[in-house]
Amino acid sequence: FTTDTYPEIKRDPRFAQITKEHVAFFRELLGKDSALVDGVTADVSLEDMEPYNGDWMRKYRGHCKLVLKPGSTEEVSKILKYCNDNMLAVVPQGGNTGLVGGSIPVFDEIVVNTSRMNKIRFFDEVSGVLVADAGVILEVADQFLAEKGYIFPLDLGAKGSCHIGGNVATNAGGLRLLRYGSLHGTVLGIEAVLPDGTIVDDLGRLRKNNTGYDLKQLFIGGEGTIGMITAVSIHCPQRPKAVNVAYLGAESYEQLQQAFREAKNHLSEILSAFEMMDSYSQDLVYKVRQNKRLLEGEYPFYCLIETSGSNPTHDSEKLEAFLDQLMTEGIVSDGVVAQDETQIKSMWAQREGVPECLGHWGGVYKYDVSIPLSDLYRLVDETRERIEKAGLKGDTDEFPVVEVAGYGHMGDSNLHLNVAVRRYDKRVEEVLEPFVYEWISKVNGSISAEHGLGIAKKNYIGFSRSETMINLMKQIKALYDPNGIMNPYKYL
Ligand code: FAD
Ligand code: 2HG
Ligand code: ZN
Repeated sequence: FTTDTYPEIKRDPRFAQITKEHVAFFRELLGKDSALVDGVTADVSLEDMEPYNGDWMRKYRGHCKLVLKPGSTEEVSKILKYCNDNMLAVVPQGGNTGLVGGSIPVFDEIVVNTSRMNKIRFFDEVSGVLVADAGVILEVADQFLAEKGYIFPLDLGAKGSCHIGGNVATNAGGLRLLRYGSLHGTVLGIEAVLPDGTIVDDLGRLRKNNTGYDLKQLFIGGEGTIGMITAVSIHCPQRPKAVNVAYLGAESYEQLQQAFREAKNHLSEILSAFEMMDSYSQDLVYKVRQNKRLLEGEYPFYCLIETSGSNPTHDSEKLEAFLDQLMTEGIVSDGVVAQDETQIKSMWAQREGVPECLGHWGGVYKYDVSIPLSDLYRLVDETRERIEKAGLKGDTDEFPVVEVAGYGHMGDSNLHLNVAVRRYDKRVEEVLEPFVYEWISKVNGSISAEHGLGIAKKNYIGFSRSETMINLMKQIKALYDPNGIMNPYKYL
C-alpha cells in the first residue's frame, strides 16, 4: 500500500519541508552519525529507510527522509521544540510492531525513534516498581525482572522487538491482561515531552495518588498524538513459581464459553490466560511451520489455558481436576497438559505464531475488536460467508483471500478477526469495511480492543465513540499540540 490508498489525505501545507539547515541542527544536537538516518543531505538509499517507513504487515508505506534517534529526554525535548517552532511534523516510533499503521509516517514526517533510549533507571525489589526508558525492549525488561523474581505485567508476541514506550503509547493488552490488568492500572507514572519541549515529569512510583486529574492516562493509548513518552514507571508482580499450560480441542464455540466459565470457577486465582483459536488459524500455523499437531484429532476450536501460581503441586492438581471435569462432562473433546518448559513453549508458539503465519501469503486484513462473549465468534462466521459469497476466496491473484480466521484473548472478550490474502485488494477491503465496523457497533462492541486506531481505523472511530467524545478528544489534542505536529493524519 501507499498513501494513494488514502486519496482523501492530502499533505498538510502548514508543515515545512525538511531542509539542509534543519538537518544541520539535528546533526549538531545528536552528534553521532548513528543517531540520525538522513535521506535529505546524505546519500541514504530507500533500503536504509525501509525499517522506518514500512510496517510489520507490509501494508503501510511512509515517505520519511529523516530518522532521529535521541539518547535522552533532554534531546527529545530539544528535537520537539525545534520541530514545533519550525512546523516540522513528527512520528514517534518504538519497535515499529504496531498493527494499525500508527508508527509509520504518511508523507515526509520526521521519525523520532526511541531505540537509543534503552536504560533501566530504577528497580525496587520490595515493591516491584520498575522505572525504565521508553526504548527498552519489552523482553529485555522482562529478563531483567526475571533475575529479580519479578515479571513485566504485559506479554505479547512482538516482545522481542516492541519497546515499552510503544506498549504504553498503544495501551497494549496482550496475553495475560486477564491476570495482570491493563496498563491503565499497572503504569504508575510517565515522563513525556510535549511538542513545545516541556518535559512532563509525572514519573511517580506510587500505587495510590488521588491528587487531581490523572493526566498520565492520556498518554496511555494516546498513540503519540499529544507528546512523546520518554520513560515509564510500572508496578510489576512477583514472577510465578509454577506455570502450567494446557491445550484443548472443542467441537463448538459454545463449548469454549462453557470451558471459560468453568476455568474461572475452578482455577480462579491461578488462571493467567485463556486464549481461543479456531481451526482455520491453527491449521495455517501447522501448514506454514510443518510442525506436529499438539492433539491427535482435529477440532473446530482450540483453547490455550495457562495457570500461574506459587505452588506447583497445588496448581497441577487443580488443573488436572479441572481438565478431568471438562472431559467427563464432554465440554471439551481432547486436551493435553505441557509436561516441561519445552512443551509450554511449543503450546504458546502455536498461539503466538498465528499472526506471523497468517501473513505468510502476502497480507492480512486485521480486525482487533471487543465483542460481548456470546456474540464473539459469530462475526468470524458471517465474515467468512460474506467473502465466499463475494467469490473472493481462492488463493490466486483473481481470488486473493486465502483464509478467514478468528482467534484472540477470549478471557478479555477480545477477538482477532484476520483475513489472509495473497495481496491487498480494494475488492476485499470493500467487502470487509464498513461491514465489520457496523457489525461491531450493533452489538455495542469496540472497533479497537488493544491495537489502537492509527491510520487503519481513522475513518471509523465514530462506530465506537460518540460525537461528544470525539470532540473532547480533539480539544485535548489542540491543548497539548496546538500546531498539530504530533503524528498527524492519524485518528484525530
Ligand atoms: P510502535 O509500533 O513503534 O508504535 C505504535 C504507536 O505508538 C504509534 O502510534 C507510535 O507513534 C506510538 N509510539 C511509539 N513509541 C512512542 C513513544 N515513546 N511515545 C509516544 N508514542 C509512541 N498488541 C497488543 O495489544 N496485544 C498483543 O497481543 C499484540 N501482539 C502482537 C504480536 C505481533 C507479532 C505484533 C507484530 C504486534 C502485536 N501487537 C499486540 C501490536 C502492539 O501494538 C505492539 O506490538 C506494541 O505495543 C507496539 O510497540 P512498538 O514499540 O512496536 O510501537
Ligand atoms: C495477538 O494477540 C496480537 O496475537 C496480534 O494482538 C493479533 O495480528 C493480530 O490480529
Ligand atoms: Zn492480541
